[in-house]
Amino acid sequence: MTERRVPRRPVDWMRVPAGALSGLLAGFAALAVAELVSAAVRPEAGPVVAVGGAAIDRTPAPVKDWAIQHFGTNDKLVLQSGILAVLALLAIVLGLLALRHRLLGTAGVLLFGVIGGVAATGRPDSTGLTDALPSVAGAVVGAALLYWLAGRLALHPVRAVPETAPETAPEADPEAATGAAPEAIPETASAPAGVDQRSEWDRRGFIIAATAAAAASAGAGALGRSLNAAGGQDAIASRNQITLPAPASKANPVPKGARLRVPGISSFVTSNKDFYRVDTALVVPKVNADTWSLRIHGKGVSRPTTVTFDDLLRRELIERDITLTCVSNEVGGPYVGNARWIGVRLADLLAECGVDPPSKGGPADQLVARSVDGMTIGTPVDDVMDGRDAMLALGMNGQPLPFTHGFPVRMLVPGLFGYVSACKWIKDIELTTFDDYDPYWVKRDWARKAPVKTQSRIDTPKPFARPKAGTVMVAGVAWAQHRGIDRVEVRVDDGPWQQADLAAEDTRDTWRQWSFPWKATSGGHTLTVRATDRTGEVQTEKRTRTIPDGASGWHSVVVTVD
Ligand SMILES: Nc1nc2c(c(=O)[nH]1)N[C@H]1C(S)=C(S)[C@@H](COP(=O)(O)O)O[C@H]1N2
Ligand SMILES: [Mo]
Repeated sequence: MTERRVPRRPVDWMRVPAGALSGLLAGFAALAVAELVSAAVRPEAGPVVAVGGAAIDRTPAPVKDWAIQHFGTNDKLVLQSGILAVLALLAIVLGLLALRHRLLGTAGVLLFGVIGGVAATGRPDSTGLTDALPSVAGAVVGAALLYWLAGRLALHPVRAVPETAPETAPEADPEAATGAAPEAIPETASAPAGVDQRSEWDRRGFIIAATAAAAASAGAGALGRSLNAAGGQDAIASRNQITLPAPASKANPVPKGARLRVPGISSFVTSNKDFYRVDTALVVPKVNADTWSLRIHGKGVSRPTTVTFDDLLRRELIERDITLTCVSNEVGGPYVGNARWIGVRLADLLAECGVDPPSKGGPADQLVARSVDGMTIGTPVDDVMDGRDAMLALGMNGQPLPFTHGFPVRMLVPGLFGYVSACKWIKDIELTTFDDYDPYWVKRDWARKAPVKTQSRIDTPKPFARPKAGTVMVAGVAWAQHRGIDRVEVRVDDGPWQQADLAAEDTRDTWRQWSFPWKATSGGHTLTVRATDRTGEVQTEKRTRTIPDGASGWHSVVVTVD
């Protein structure tokens, strides 16, 4: 035995989880402080929101589309949880790093502050350098905490103390006093120059500091959360004050025959709370209608104008039923909804600003709408001004727009997918050309122009349903906004196409319900639907992906008849 074994004590390996924990605590403190500071700056400037927003903007179109389809409106929750999980892992790494290299670990935390700050100030809706404050303040606090905790974890050589000395042993090492390390005694006794071979770290100091930090972070984070949640009170108040005037041009009542009484069919009017939501906003913008304005300017705008919400309320209001569809909607998917909107005619407003559509010699063929959150949406000027009910909408199903659907004002153009027509939280309209400017989604591989594709969907029976043999009502909706639906057919297995019963049409800008009483025989069956629009075009069987201009193909449902 030539080697002397340095006594290993359980307390030493505890440094590793303690190091990981200090990283996690530093990360938690950083995010909590950032949340609190973001309540003072803007909720959108928080690091997770900023990095999440930057990630959304950089996500390749197919991945984004996949996320919308698989997580739906939860895509944002999934993204933020993912970011938090990655941050937790990195925090653990930094905590372990700080065990050996205290300054390096600390610097790592600061680096994340810089990344968050750059992401926040680089957002298209950033209001300036102050947007970096939440990330930077959070990182400074997190770094300081990690530095402090790593200090508690540093090993100090322990002076040899006779462990039998009753007055010091309990303080030097409570475990020794309880006899947890009896084998240490002879070796300690042989240590040279009275110095112990072992090292110690400040467990007590660590536990106290860690507990205090966790509690303070939880407090700061909770406070920041509630302040952020309570934010936008002025916007909420401005929305509560609004009484929408009676529209000068009312929508016709929905014809009685437009609503079929078939259990399981989509309601003809989609309620605001059930209306699908697709956007890139991790924090729903809360815009104050009293201070909101919309600027109209650009190529061929001889009278650039800025309008306020009151200006819009004083104009002639139109009320229209319009079905809105998302380009990311898969065949059979849920991203389509029909509402009764109130707004002002966009074409009139443009004409007053001196805008001529290209078909009348105007120089601008693209209208680019910008939102308060930096979204840009490009629409053909000819479509907006060809007489259809393109509008700046203020009301949805009798209410001011919900915040999630664009309060105070959004655009709508019947017949076009949302991403080329339906800018929410709009604040700016610029007349330009398709050659000169690519808006947000076009930069991300989606088509410049995207009229809605003729589509039909089976709402009932649901896939893999087990209806009883006999008459089974097959029913659903079909849409080809601004062209109108003229026919819907259903096919059972490989049989012939059979005419479905079409509900009455509301307008050609809305979807149309249909039903088909099917004499179901027992066994497995595939039901397929297809629609024909008023141009006579039959919905194509050809399956395409949603990118670049919307999915096509027939919707099928497989059922087993008992
Ligand atoms: N500001 C903003 N407006 C937006 C979007 C967005 O991400 N940001 N998404 C568009 C898309 S892709 C669609 S389909 C519709 C969806 O409107 P909804 O959420 O009210 O259903 O809004 C459009 N307007
Ligand atoms: Mo969309």
